[in-house]
Amino acid sequence: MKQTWRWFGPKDLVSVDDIRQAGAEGIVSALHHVPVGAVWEPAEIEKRQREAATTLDGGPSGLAWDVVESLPVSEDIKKQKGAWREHIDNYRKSLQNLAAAGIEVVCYNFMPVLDWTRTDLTWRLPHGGTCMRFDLADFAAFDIHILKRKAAKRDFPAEVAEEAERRFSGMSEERKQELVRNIVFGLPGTDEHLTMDDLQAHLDEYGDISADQLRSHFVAFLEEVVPTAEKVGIRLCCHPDDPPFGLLGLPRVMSTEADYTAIMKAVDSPANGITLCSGSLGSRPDNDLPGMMRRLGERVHFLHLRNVLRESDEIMGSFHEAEHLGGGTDMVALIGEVLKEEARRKAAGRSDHSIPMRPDHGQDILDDLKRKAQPGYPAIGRLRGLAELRGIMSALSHPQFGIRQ
Ligand code: DNO
Repeated sequence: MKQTWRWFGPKDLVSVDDIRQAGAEGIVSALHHVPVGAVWEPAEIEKRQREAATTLDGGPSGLAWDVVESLPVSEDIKKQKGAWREHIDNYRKSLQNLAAAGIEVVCYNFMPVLDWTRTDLTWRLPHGGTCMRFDLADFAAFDIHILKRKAAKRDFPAEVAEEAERRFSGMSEERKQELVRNIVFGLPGTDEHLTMDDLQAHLDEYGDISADQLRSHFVAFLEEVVPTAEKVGIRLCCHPDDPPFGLLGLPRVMSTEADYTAIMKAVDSPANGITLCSGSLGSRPDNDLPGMMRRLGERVHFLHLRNVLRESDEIMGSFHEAEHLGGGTDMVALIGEVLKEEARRKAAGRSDHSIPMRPDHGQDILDDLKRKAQPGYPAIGRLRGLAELRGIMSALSHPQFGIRQ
């Protein structure tokens, strides 16, 4: 595995210098300032490459921008409305420009409107640190009582709707506003933040788009961009829905192994691959992460390794972000499957036998609590995660005791 680290660019409070000290070997970044749908121009790509390659005092960092996360897919493409054809052309141009700059792995997602969704960004843990959390009753309170979506109440089990009502009636104005901010937070790193009116307008637009229709729009998008990716040598990798169940009445199409299998089959090319995010997929009890790695591994081009603790056994339930080796996913088994896949690729002579991974999210601990970096992306919490994951990788690939590489 190549140990990479997400960096939001020069404005990130965790610097390239910090990333070097964490021992990461590569950088994951995006041009967050480019409007969704526009072309990523060569000059902008080169600028970010230079920034990633340079320490704060102007020296060489020894790191390169290895993975794009994300080259976002516009809402127009997802809905097949407005400027969607132009956006697809632009997407292809961006892929060509990235490939010309030497970047081979491009992550994206196909979630309508909201990327990840959490109700708490700084939930206090017993040890005094904080983590991100999704609380179903708080989310229902937002949906039913703040957003007042018409169909909201019947989208939740009766007892959750009742609990939401109880909580809402005792909720302070401050907490209501915080809930709105957290849920409508938007993409990490983005300069575009939604208002409640924007959110409502988006939801209205999706009113008549079913999951099947969204899936067919997804396949149409892939049919257009995968041949370009293949030609220029880019490996596309779709990130799963986070959380992997329906929210706000929006369709979701990348939540389970069956979802992935359908999409991979529909456009059957190695360039049409997966970002296996153990945290997002692991928020559902029926996703078997080591099994998914074993069965879909050939097309896994990028790994997000993190863990969540599910607080219920329901498909749609509360969860919080656990330590990397805590939570419901057997991280040792998952990493074991990744190492076996890498060994298979090596034996087959594949040049992509080292799969880029990043320690995804982290709890805010120690000085993270003062630095307040991007939610989910603290320096020390992720460094701890990376250190633990690296320990497993070293142990499992030990020449005397481990999986042969
Ligand atoms: C959250 C991230 C996601 C991810 C996108 C990929 O922390 O894992 O926002 O970057 O969904 O397109």
